Amino acid sequence: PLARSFSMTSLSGVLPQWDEEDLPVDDLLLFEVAWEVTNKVGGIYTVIQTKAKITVDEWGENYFMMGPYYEHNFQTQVEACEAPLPAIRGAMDALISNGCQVFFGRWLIEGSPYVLLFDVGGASGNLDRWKGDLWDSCNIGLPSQDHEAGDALILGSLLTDRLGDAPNVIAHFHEWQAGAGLILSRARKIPMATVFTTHATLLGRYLCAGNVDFYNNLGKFDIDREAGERQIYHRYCLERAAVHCAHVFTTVSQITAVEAQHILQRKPDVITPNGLNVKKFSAMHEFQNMHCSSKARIQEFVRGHFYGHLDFNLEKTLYFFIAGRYEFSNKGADLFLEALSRLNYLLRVHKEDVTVVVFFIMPAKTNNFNVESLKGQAIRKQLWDTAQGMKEKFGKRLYEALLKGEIPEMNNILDRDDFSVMKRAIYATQRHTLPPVTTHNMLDDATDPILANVRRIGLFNARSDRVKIVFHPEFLSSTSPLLPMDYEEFVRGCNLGVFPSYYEPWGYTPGECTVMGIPSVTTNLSGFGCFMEEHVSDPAAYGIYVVDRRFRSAHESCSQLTQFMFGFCQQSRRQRIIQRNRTERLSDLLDWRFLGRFYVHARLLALSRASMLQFYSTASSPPAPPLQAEGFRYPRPYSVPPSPSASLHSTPHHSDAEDDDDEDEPYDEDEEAERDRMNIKTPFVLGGVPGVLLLSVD
Ligand code: G6P
Ligand code: 1S3
Repeated sequence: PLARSFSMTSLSGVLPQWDEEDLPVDDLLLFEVAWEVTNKVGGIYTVIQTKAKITVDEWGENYFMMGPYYEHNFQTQVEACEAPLPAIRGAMDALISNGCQVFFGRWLIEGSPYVLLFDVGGASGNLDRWKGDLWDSCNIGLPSQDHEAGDALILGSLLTDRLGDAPNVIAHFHEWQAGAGLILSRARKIPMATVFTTHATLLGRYLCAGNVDFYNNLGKFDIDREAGERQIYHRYCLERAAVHCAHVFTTVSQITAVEAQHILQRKPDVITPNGLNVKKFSAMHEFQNMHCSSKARIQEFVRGHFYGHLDFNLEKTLYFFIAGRYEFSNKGADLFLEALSRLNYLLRVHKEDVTVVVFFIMPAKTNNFNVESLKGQAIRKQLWDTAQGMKEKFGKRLYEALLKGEIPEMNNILDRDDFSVMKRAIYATQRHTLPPVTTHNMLDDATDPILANVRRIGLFNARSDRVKIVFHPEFLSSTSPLLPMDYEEFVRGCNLGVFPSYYEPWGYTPGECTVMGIPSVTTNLSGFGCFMEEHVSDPAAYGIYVVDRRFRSAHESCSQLTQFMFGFCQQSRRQRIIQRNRTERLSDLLDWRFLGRFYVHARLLALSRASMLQFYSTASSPPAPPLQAEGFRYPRPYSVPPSPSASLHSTPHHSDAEDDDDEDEPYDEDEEAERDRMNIKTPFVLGGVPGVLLLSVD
């Protein structure tokens, strides 16, 4: 039976409430289809996996996720069980008797949703027949060399082969790889309500990666020709057909909606922004403590990596990072490097005593860790062991002396041998090379774009450089001998995430920083950045710096990014602590418990368009059409000066009282948060969905 207690309530008291109580009835099923169900490839996995909990809360046992079967994924992430519904069991039996393998179980993530996984490789013998069916139904031909497109068709064909027999289904498909299922189900007139979500457009990604002035020419591309020239015409056709076949088309951000309108020729009906599963700690400042302990672990790595060159003050060292798929210009690594070169110059000429260590976490082809990096950590370990040994000896001798009632002569407490051991340890830290820029042996060292640009701007980790670079061309792992931390722990230990993307339909990285209370840089070309600009008054005050890459030249954007980073470096520790508190307070805005409502709305709209609204318990009329968005805006922090003239975007705003000293203790913003909770209700519309805005009153 469905969970009947589903309701969306305001989390912080600041966010809009969702009072709709429409619930699906027992015999309506929800299928959610994506290539990344139990299969981590990129950001869609995060969407599917984090959203599962709220969807299970709403749909209970009637929710089924579907995707490709991979033995390893199934064995490590899924608990096999029997399908609960006769319709699903029947469809599985029919497929199995036709020689296709299908697997069912509970995905071991929060919410434990049911998953139905199809063995795509095992069914490839049918591919030619299914290609023929696709051609017959919609004149899309797939070339034999494109195995990815072939696999997408196999998944779609398996899905529609029997599951279309299940009654009363609403099916939500993600991205073009799942699109074939949607196209086929519509071509076969299977009675179900369909939603299609794009997380990017195929052509948009290709065009941007090719250094095209994409956003200024959106309306001018000859899209068929561009797709043909890039040999993705058939994939583009699958994507576009899925978009047009769906009852409801959604995308993850406003910026991708504009792109889709031009590239895919359909305006999305609903924007479905990406959320996260936000975990709140019972102690309000726990995340600050976690920052401190994770930062200590990054400092240990830095002690080893920069051995022999540790002439900078680690207490005044800040850690910046960029992370993600290695798309050099799409993810803004090009702009970042240029801005770092300028930041290095500014910090040097202003004689700032701040050092910035910048991590690039982007996977590239490597041949394992390099010797110099491993040696650095070994030397650090050796120094640590030496210090521990000396401490033991020192402590023991001191103890013996005190027992005799003597204060020992401090200069004699360690003997000549002890000094020799310490001197040898220090000599081992001498090096004749600069600390390495990369931690691994790169296979394409000469042509790698990050390394090529590091060479161009000359940031080689010299002593005089205030900006040091560490390129870690592999995703992080807690079992690494170099930097044994998982991604979340690493992010918590950093001071600033920098994601100056050019092509980023949403961009989870700055959102992940936000929910951990770590400030970040994003852009107004990323879905996340646009969302923050739209719904947060003064995002910079909350530690979300939005670089304008849309209306400014690359040079101007670079200057703006440099200023953001330079301003960040000039903050005191106390200001950083205040800013982290504010950043963390935005978490509620990114919580699925808030953003999940857009998926609810999309489904309701699809049911209405498929004339299936009767399957919703209370909704007898179609959902209200999208109204003019008045927009919800998260209020400015209480302590921000009201006049914009007093508002500097490069630093967090704080009252004089907060500015008094630089104490090393978290600033308690309870009073400010409390103020934000004293609210008044105002009706509003967000992304076409009506709600109630609770405005803070001073
Ligand atoms: C947290 C801890 C403080 C620590 C600070 C370091 O706020 O609670 O004890 O001093 O982190 O902050 P920083 O911005 O210098 O990394
Ligand atoms: C896409 O993954 P990507 O990094 O290739 O989908 C993600 C989830 O919606 C989105 O966050 C990202 O911007 C897209 O680019």
